[in-house]
Amino acid sequence: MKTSYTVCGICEQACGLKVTAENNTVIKIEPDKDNTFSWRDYCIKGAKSHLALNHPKRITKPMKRVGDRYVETSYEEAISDISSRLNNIIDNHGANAIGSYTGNPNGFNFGSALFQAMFLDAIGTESRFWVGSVDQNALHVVSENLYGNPWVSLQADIDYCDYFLLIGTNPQISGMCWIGYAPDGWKRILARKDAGAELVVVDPRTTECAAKASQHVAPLPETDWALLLAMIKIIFDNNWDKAPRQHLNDLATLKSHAQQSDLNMLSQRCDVPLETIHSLAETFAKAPRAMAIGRTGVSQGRNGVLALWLVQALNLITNRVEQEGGVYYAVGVLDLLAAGDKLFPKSEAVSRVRGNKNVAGSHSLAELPDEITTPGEGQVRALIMNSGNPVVSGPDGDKLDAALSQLECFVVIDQFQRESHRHADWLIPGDHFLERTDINPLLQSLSPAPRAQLSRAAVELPEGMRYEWEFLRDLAIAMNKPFVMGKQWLNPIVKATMKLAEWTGNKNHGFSPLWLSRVLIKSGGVFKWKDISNAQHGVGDVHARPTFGALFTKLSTDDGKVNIAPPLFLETLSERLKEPAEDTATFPLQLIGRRRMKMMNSWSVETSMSDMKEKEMSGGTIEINITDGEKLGIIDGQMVTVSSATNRLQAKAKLSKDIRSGVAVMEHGWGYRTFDPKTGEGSYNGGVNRNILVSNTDLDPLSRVPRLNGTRVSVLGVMNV
Ligand SMILES: Nc1nc2c(c(=O)[nH]1)N[C@H]1C(S)=C(S)[C@@H](COP(=O)(O)OP(=O)(O)OC[C@H]3O[C@@H](n4cnc5c(=O)[nH]c(N)nc54)[C@H](O)[C@@H]3O)O[C@H]1N2
Ligand SMILES: Nc1nc2c(c(=O)[nH]1)N[C@H]1C(S)=C(S)[C@@H](COP(=O)(O)OP(=O)(O)OC[C@H]3O[C@@H](n4cnc5c(=O)[nH]c(N)nc54)[C@H](O)[C@@H]3O)O[C@H]1N2
Ligand code: SF4
Ligand SMILES: [Mo]
Repeated sequence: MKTSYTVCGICEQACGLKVTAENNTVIKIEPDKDNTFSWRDYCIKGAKSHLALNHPKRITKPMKRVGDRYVETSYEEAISDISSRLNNIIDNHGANAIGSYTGNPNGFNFGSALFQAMFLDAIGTESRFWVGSVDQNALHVVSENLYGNPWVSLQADIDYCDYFLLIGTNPQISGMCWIGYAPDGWKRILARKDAGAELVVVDPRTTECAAKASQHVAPLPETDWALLLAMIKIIFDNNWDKAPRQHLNDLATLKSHAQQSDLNMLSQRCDVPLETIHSLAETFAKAPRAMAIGRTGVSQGRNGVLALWLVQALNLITNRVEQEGGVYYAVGVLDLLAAGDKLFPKSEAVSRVRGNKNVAGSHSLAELPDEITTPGEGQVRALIMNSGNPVVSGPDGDKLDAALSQLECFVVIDQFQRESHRHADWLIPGDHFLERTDINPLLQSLSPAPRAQLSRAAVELPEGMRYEWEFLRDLAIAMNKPFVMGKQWLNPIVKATMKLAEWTGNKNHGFSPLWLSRVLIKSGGVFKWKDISNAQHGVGDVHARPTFGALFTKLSTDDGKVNIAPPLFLETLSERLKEPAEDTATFPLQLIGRRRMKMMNSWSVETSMSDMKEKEMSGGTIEINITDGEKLGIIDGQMVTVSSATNRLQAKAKLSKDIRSGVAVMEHGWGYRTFDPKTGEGSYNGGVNRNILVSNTDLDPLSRVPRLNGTRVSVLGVMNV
């Protein structure tokens, strides 16, 4: 019997786990109650995560495509074939012909993320695509423009807050985390509410959180910017603002733009009564300590950047940034702002077909199909897809699927072969967090107070399997590309450390991600490596009070001040203000999403969802407001055709009073197959893939995030079609 302490690698709640294993098999996963940081969010996804380990469909050896099935081969064969194919493509078409897509779980796998970035640097490609473009890119654009660094993410001082304004987030299900940690955050918010704090939830649906709020405001989707702009105008008009002027540029510009706007028009846009907006503005501005938080509900729409900008502007003008009970920049095990360009070199890459500048180093997933199918120099001919399922989780999956079928060389790194991987030439095994001894200094830097934990592997890798980072390193070396810092002469040293690791039987001996983490953590100077490696449950005092003010002393803008009114945002705002209302005749409803506790985006089929009964699966359901249903002649339980300008599908209608009118709700992550690569057979996880309805050209012009929350649809009873 072996007990190991680790950090759950599924979501940013980063729960401490106590894992019991016997004969290299996990038999129990419990919360690690000695981990003071975060065990209270522990959920079924973590508890059952080990079911993926020995799953019969798991990929544990490199698999080569032969016809419509795959055969297991050796790493040597895989690396030799892939390296020569990729080198051929680079020689004939240039490095940008090699593309990559990196999905969400890669953010929790430091070794793979780091070595994948090094691999892509080594081959010199700019054709990088990542999941941020269906998730958080709006925040990166806002941070880059306001603070000069796309990676600035402000943390919440929950226990001291008197007024929470939560916009487009449902933390009871999703956890109170997003590019940052807030251990036990939702329960701590509820505790503040019990102690008298106001909790306002802004969401088109009466979510689990909205139902517990002191006030629920339900605007139309993608109109939060109008609600926020109106609040800001009312605050300025009434002189309730108390902005820290010494830290801000262009406050007067923001003020004049806000004051020129028409409150009645803004109230109509978001469909929230003016009296409600007025009272929100007044109570927020006058609350002793307050914070506004905006998350994926707003970032995954066409106005994500505008909304998240105005969230920050609201916080700034009411002096909620770097204040007790507000939001603040937390210096963690690394100081991400100070590290700036050294850790995250700025990229000037512009996408080839649509000519868009990258966001945080990557292009938008929405642009990937065109990059694969449009001939010309730099056309993406090979792709490495690491921990992603973008045909299901991204926009216009059908179009992406068709494009992926055209690739000359398609390499997938994953634990399972899912819908997005059906055209893969090679399947490379993905490691599981329960098999990794690692530390993620980048993610851990987003703690509310300095904190670090070395996660211990509970079990060993399946026999003969390599870590993802080993595969990426070995591939770069086989391709004869300069793997470390662009220096070809370092390759023999890397090779020597590989030999050393082989002799000692310890993969971390030598040039490994763990070694690099150690160097990074040492350079941060906050913790001693010895203390981290001696601790089983992590180091750092989570309850330590932050020293407020760090953000304003570390800004990466030209003059060290916050640009509160970037011209680019003002221009887009003016366009939105002039824009006529969208055509609601053809597509009367806007489709938004929801998450469920047991499911992590599209990938819990083998674990927390494994014993789920068919009737519990609702991925084939579209929920609409009862009155809308009556108007459209749809009855509860009826099959309907849901159409958008992009595609159509069939689903079962559920009429609900929990959704405001003009809105429809469908979960994402359904309607796809997980294959058994050996037989080529795929089993569906139920429901339908609602993201096929989402356009990959109708995007937020500033972040290039598609309208996963906001796509216009029509719903017609099947009999009427
Ligand atoms: N309509 C709608 N669509 C959405 C969203 C929404 O709210 N509404 N949410 C969006 C958000 S927030 C996100 S983050 C994206 C997610 O989008 P993606 O990251 O592209 O997709 P996932 O569905 O998370 O699939 C992750 C894949 O990683 C694999 N995997 C898991 N762990 C590991 C590992 O350790 N190593 C390797 N190699 N593979 C691993 C899984 O098997 C799975 O195939 O979806 C987005 N899509
Ligand atoms: N159980 C579970 N937990 C998860 C995940 C999961 O898939 N399952 N995914 C993880 C990931 S990758 C992420 S990024 C986070 C996301 O965490 P959150 O950002 O909290 O995401 P959601 O829970 O989807 O909440 C988004 C809310 O926005 C609302 N919404 C939709 N459109 C609009 C709009 O236009 N305006 C406003 N104001 N609201 C709108 C939706 O109704 C929904 O309630 O969750 C993480 N945690
Ligand atoms: S999946 Fe569950 S157990 Fe794992 S980190 Fe997230 S909340 Fe915690
Ligand atoms: Mo996400």
